[in-house]
Amino acid sequence: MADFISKNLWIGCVFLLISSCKTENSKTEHIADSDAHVVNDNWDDHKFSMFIHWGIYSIPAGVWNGQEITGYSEQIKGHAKIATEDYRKLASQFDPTHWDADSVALLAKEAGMKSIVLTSKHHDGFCLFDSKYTTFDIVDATPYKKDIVKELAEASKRHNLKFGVYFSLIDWDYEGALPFESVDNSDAIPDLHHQYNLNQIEELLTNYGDISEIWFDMGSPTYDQSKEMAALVKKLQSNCMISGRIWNDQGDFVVMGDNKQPDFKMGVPWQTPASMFNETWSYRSWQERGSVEDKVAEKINDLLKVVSSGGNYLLNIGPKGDGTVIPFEKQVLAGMGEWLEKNGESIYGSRGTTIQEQDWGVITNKPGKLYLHVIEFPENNKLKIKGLELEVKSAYPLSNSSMSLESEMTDTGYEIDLTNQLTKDKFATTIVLEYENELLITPAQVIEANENKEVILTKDNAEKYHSYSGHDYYSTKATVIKMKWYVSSDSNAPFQIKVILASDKNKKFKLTINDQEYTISTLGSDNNRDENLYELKIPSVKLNTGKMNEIELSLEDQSNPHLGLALDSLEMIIKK
Ligand code: H79
Repeated sequence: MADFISKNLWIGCVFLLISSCKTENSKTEHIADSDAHVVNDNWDDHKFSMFIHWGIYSIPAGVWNGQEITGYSEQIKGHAKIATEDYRKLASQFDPTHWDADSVALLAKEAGMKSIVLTSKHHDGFCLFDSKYTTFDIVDATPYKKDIVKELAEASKRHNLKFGVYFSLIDWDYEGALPFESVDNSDAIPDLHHQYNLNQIEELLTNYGDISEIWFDMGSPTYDQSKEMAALVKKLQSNCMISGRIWNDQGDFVVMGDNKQPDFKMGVPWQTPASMFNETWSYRSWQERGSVEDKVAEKINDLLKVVSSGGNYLLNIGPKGDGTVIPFEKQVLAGMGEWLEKNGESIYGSRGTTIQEQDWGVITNKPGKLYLHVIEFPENNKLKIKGLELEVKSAYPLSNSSMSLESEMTDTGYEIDLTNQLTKDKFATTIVLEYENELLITPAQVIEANENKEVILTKDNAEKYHSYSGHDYYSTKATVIKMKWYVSSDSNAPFQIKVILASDKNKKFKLTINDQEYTISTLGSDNNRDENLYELKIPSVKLNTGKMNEIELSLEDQSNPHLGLALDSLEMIIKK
């Protein structure tokens, strides 16, 4: 084992790195500040779920008065500037005779999805559930008269899928909302409208059994409104995961922009919502679709990118107004399901890794196993994995565990010989690498003492972990919730650390140096050098010489994992 401890390697278990805020005891409630951030049983493990955009907008399907209307088709009312009284008439035509909740649930299963999230109410205000607070809903306003949220909740349960609801915080129909102005969909929510939302949230979380996630979207609620909605959800269903688009850091998981993946490291549970086509979520009759096989390849690729970075992938379908799921979307899902049937072990319950990017594909991780998803086969059949060392127990294709692949450590990385007998998968071939002991990952940057024998840690040389935070869709951005440094030292002691940071008053940070913990506080003004600049000293710190030192800075209070460090500047000087 000693041979594996080299200077450039960090020793540890990647499995814990991504989604590090998932609680080990997933049912534990962290109550703080009147609300609770609860991590659902195994939401993190779902990895792949079905989103459904369906409503009365699915009838015009992107066409109004004979014109093809651009912009998301579920927002046709806004894009085609349809008067409310005309738009409402669509409800009287909504009679989805081809809708079959069981067959949709079975399609999700066939695709290898673990849950379904249905648009219970989109921006147009029409409800697919029977709400007693409006008549603009499926039971009161349509000839269909049956509660579709109920049908799908029950069908999901029958087929052992989790069920969640999308709920728009803005409403273009409700008289208590601000009058519709633009499709930026980020209006404030007046009191009456907020109360209406609370009432409907209560209906959704009371009348339909277990709701695995509530997918709030758009609007621009105040901090107090977001908090009140979150508290209501948790009061009614403590295991229901709340989407970050409840805004103001009140969600349990964060949602990337539509069809977007993070290009930064995440430190909280997260999800990418994806549509079949970037142009629309709901059914659009004139959508150019291309080939099924290309779409399967694109979506398997995206699923792999998301899962290998630690996220969940929520892929949308847009059924027609009559309830039909279009053949193209069925075939894409079936194609993905076929791949997942063979490769699912590498996806469900896996975690991302912080191993550097590889040019042949991506890597997922479970305890003792790396799954190498080969998308671009290397020409010389030698698969090189850069940025790690490990003691390999065995290497084999997931599709054939009896085939043993030769592997060896080289100067430039681990190398696996992909023999010609190997059957290549059309989309991504999964190679399993079983390893013993620990996985050694090369950090992107290792910090050493400078010529003055000082180690200097700053915001610039930190590895940063993020949440994705804001008060509406447009203000949302990556915020740093944790910084981490890898320091190599040729002396173990004792060091002094001088911390100079600029931040708000009354904040407490947790500084972890290997297994030693320190609190850095800006409470009071004793050490206040200037306006908001603080200087503190920690004497007598030990560093390791034989192995990498891990230094982390986060907020001391972790009751809300989304809160950013918000440091204007930072310098930590470690010297004897
Ligand atoms: O329900 C779907 C959308 O109708 C809803 N959220 C998803 C899940 C949504 N409402 N508003 N928005 C999303 C924000 C829209 C942003 C956009 Fe764009 C700006 C759409 C077109 C320009 C982002 C940037 C997407 C394409 C470019």
